[in-house]
Amino acid sequence: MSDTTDELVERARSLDKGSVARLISRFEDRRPHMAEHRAEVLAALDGAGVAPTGTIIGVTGTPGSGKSTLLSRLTVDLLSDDDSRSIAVLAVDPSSQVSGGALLGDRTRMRYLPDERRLFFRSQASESDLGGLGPSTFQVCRLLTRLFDCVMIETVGIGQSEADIRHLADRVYLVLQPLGGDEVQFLKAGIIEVPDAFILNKCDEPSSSASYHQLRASMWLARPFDEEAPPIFRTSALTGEGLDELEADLIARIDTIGGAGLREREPYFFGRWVDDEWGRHGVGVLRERFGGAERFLADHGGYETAQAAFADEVLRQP
Ligand SMILES: Nc1nc2c(ncn2[C@@H]2O[C@H](COP(=O)(O)OP(=O)(O)O)[C@@H](O)[C@H]2O)c(=O)[nH]1
Ligand SMILES: [Mg+2]
Repeated sequence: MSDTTDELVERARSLDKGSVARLISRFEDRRPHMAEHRAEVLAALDGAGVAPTGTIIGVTGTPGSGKSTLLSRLTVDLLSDDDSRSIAVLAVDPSSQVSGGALLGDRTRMRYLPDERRLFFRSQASESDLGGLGPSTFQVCRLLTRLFDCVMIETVGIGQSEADIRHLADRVYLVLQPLGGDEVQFLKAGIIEVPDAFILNKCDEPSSSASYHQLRASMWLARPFDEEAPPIFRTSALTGEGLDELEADLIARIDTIGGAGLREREPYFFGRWVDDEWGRHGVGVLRERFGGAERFLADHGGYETAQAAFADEVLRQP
C-alpha cells in the first residue's frame, strides 16, 4: 500500500491528471477508514518537503452571473502569463448531480486545454440546493494546495452558506451581473459583507454602468467603517473587457499569499465535519466533553488522527 501511495503521490506531483484525480477521491471519501489513507498521502507529501502553499481563491455569486465563463478565460490567461504556474479549479455546484450541471461542466471543460497538466478541473456536488461548499471541499483543498499554485473555487452563493468560503479562501470575489434597475438587491442580498472584492460582470450590457454606480453607493452604506471600499472590477467574460485589471489583482495574490492559513482553518472545518456527520449530538459532544474543535485537534496530533478518535468516541458512547 505505502509503495503505491508513494508512486501515486510522485505522479500527482508532476500533475498527471489521472493520479491527481485518484488522490482527490481519497480526500472526498467520507468513510472513516479513509482518514488513514489521507494521512498516508499527506505524510508522503510532507516527506517530499511539499507544503500547502497554493493560494485559495473563492469565486462566488448567483447562478448565471458568469462565474464559469470568467474562470475559463482567467485560468487560460493566468497560465500563459507564467509558464510555471499551475491552477486547479474546483466547481462546487448544487446542480452538479443532475444533467444540467454535468452539461455545464462539460462545456466549461471544453474551453480548457485538455492536455495541459498545469490546469486541473474538478466538479463537486454542493451540500444543499442553496449552494455553499461541499462536505469535502476543505479536504480536497488540503491536497490541491500542495500540488497547485492556485486553487480556484467556484461556488454558488445565495445567503447563509457564504461563511464557509470566507473561512476557506485567501481571497473571495463576488461576481454580480447588472440588475437592470433593481440595485437595492445588492444590499438586500446581505452578501455584500463577505467578499474582499467585487466583479461586476457582463459590462457589455447597457445597464451595467448604472449598476456600477449603485453598487458603489451601496458599498458605503453596507460597510461604513471600512477604511477603503473594496475594489469593484468591471468585466465582460464575453468580450474580455476589464480582465487585465482583474488578472493583475489575482496574480498579486497568487504570488504573495497562500497556504499558511490552511492549518488555522482546521478547527472551523473540523467542527463542520462533526456537524455533517453527527449533527447536534456530535457538536454537543465536541463542545461539552472535549472543549471544542481547537482543543480536540491540539490533543490529537493532526486532523486525520482527530477524525478517527472522534468517530471512536461518538460510536463508543452514542
Ligand atoms: N453578455 C454577457 N454574457 C455573459 C458574460 N459572461 C457570461 N455570460 C453568459 O451568462 C450565462 C451564464 O454564464 P455562466 O458562466 O454559466 O454563469 P455561472 O452560473 O455564474 O457559472 C451564459 O449564457 C454566458 O454565456 C458577459 O460578460 N457578458
Ligand atoms: Mg458555473
